[in-house]
Amino acid sequence: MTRPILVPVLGDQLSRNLSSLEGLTPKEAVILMMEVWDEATYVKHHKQKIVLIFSAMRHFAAELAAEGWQVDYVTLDDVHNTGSFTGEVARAVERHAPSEIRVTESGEWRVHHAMLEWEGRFPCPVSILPDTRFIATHEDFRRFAEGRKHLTMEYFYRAMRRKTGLLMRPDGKPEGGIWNLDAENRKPPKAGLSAPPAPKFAPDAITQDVIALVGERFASHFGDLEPFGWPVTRAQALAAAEAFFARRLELFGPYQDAMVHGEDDLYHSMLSTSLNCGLLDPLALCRAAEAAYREGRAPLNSVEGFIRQIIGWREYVRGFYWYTMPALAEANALAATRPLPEFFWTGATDMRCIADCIRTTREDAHAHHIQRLMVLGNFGLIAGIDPQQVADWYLAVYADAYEWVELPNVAGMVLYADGGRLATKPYAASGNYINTMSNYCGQCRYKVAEKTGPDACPFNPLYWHFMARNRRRLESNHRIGRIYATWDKMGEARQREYLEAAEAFLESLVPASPGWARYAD
Ligand code: FAD
Ligand code: DLZ
Ligand code: SF4
Repeated sequence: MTRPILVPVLGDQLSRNLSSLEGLTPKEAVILMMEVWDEATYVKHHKQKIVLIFSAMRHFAAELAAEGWQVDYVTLDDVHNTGSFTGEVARAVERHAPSEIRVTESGEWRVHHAMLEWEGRFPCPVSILPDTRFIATHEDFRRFAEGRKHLTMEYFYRAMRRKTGLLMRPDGKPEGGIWNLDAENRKPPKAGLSAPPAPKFAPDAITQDVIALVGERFASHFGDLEPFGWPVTRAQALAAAEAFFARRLELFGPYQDAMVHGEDDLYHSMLSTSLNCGLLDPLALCRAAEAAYREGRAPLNSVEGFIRQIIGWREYVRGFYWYTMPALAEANALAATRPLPEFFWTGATDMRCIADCIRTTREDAHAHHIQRLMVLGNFGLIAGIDPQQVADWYLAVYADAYEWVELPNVAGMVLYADGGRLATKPYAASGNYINTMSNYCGQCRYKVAEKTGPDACPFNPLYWHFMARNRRRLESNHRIGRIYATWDKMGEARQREYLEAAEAFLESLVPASPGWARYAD
């Protein structure tokens, strides 16, 4: 019998067009899928994220087997399970004596480096293939980035529009004559704003088994286990995309930045979990969005905005990650060292905006972009929280979180820890921004209009404390400089009030107990 090709397929590689499967026939290959302790616990992922990945893996394995592929599937409770990718590949090499190991490159640096060691370790060649599900290659990003001080996403995005032809006119100009229609978006929520619900998928027998497993083995992880409604198959993910196009895309653009208590995801697509584990193809999704525009089912500002999130931001952060790792994981340009407060895990804070964003995070393993950026992230920035603790939190709590997408957003977009390579200025904001873009403040115990004093919104003094303590680092930034003119005009007594109020608030923060984000060694 000829020796098979062993194809490890990871939990975020659940795509039939995976490069490692391309050109193979079921007769030549053994597909290896592994539920491993190390992946489920390198941070203590939200329970729903583990359910999502294990269930989607089991469904994908069943689909492949039904097509005639030989799938060697190792479950978490297999008594011989070694707990790591490398350990499981080693056992599979013993079982199958493959002629070759063929794998698609991993999304995360950590796993990539483990894979690089397979070549010397196993008695057969190891081929690590590019992940062709992304539109930009590593080389595309390197060419874009070289020689630039600031890696402005907008220019990268235009290159992706040209590369894909999405929303491009035959004369090479962008559809509508303009690349970016955000001026028509970012509207504050109007009273009573309410979006049609995103579909939730009732757990089938496979998902129910996994829910029981996760409830038993990962009980100490953050987050509600049930109700669980994420898509776990390609068919479900496609149905979720269809529902988004039919019900939400039209108003996606205008209300992209709005936050409404009780309307957790508003007009957002809720498709990141499916995109990131491979159930949806990003380019096909963007082509479907473009078709909605061309057929008059959705306006250009919403469709362009949606496509920009995917071929712009999503591709950009992935390129940025590989271009700046491993330094990005250590970056701390603003020398922020405060421990993460306990309320990031418990939600027990009087700040209503934060409590609400943490509640949706706990219930759904999701919060939308502006909740992540301008409420939770903004707090982390202006309170000066240690970037690695913030990054661990984001990686643990969201069902769509993988380091390649989480870390550039946290270290680059939110915390300015990369010194401004990704964002041209820190997204620091006082309570006024949150009040404009949400309905959180009306019922908050704090008063957003008060700047200092016991009832003042904590974002107000923290904002000035952030500006004052980072003056040396930020003053020369032309997008920030004028803020210091306002600060200087305030006079010393007012400045002191702000600084003392911020310091009293910061003193009152209780650091998170160890053990929320990671297991003790
Ligand atoms: P929509 O608003 O409907 O957007 C459509 C798609 O665009 C998303 O599904 C996503 O694939 C893509 N997208 C949008 N914004 C971004 C972005 N900034 N970076 C990359 N892709 C983007 N997204 C993740 O997928 N995983 C993460 O771990 C993650 N961590 C984040 C951490 C922080 C601090 C911030 C500010 C953002 C983070 N994001 C992350 C980006 C964004 O918040 C989520 O992609 C989005 O909330 C997912 O919900 P949705 O599918 O409804 O998105
Ligand atoms: C996120 C995750 C989890 C929770 N568990 C597994 C697993 O047991 N097996 C697996 O193949 N993949 C898992 N994943 C996804 C991996 O963490 C992801 O493939 C790597 O981080 C590389 O991007
Ligand atoms: Fe958040 Fe301040 Fe508004 Fe309260 S008043 S909800 S703390 S922004």
